Amino acid sequence: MNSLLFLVLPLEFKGMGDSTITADVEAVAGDIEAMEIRGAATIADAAAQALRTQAEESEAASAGAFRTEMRAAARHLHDTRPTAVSLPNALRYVLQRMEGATVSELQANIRAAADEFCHRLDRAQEDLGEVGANRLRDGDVVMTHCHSTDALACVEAAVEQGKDLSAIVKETRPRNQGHITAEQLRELGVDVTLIVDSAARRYLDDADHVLVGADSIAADGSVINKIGTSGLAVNARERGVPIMVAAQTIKLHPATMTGHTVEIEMRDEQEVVSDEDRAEIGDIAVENPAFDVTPPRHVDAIVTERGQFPPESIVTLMRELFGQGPTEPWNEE
Ligand code: RI2
Repeated sequence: MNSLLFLVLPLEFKGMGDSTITADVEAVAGDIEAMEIRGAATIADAAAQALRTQAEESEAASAGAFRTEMRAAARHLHDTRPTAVSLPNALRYVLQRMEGATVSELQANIRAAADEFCHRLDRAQEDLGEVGANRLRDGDVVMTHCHSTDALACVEAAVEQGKDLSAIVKETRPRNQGHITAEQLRELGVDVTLIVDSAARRYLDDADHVLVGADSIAADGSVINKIGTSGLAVNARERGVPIMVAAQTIKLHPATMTGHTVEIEMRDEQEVVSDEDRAEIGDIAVENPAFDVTPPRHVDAIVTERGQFPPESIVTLMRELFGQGPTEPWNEE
């Protein structure tokens, strides 16, 4: 995890109303927004740790003031990236355990909740990896898109089982996050071939699986993942290559059970084209959506720490985990 998470910064930032958001929460929020901290699981871990630090450094004079402060900190973190649902899921997990009559009781409970959350997150990824590894056979070739710690956990578990795997890694414009995947797969002992995104269809005939992560999973089984995933899935379907999505249950989007849609994050145009190049091209519009939606009919399996699910049945797991829908404890009075 990003070492910045554990820096204790002396400055404090005065937040909205009478609440005080610590410099650590400010720094984590800034890093999530700038994608210094990125990947749905890593974002969730960072957000839970930031709430823990907020609680520890709080100088609130009363339990009421403490609660207000925690909610303001959670709102501040919540507003950084709209698509990765792991962020509100992490904030909800911690804030729902904010019980106690005194500040020190509340602090202890937040600490315990954040620690438990991060522990569960690590455990979930390990368990998910074991499930995903069962889909991979010795000698298989996987094609990857972007960088996902959940997807890599499946490969790692398969390698630990003694399976020999190769990977075709899409570079994943605009931020080339495939380079991180390439490096980490190589470190696992996997043979890696890096390709540009537009070469994916040509190389699909050499792949046994498309393996991707997810930022959010909707109740109908749609997968919201890095831009380009849906096109890859359509091509893989056409070529008969199965598409496997590795996603811990923290990626399940509870609001989609009650009809809400997932907001797709639009990022800065400078990720796509430099100011200099843009000026040379002339007066053009640039769009930079970070994610797209792959419909369930283009996905073969969603692999979670609770087992493997056909996308259409993921809603049963969502109901079990979230009831009928989400709460927003950061907006409560
Ligand atoms: P893990 C990334 O998004 C990718 O879309 C990836 O599939 C997803 O996070 C999940 O990552 P971004 O945060 O939680 O880089 O599996 O925009 O690590």
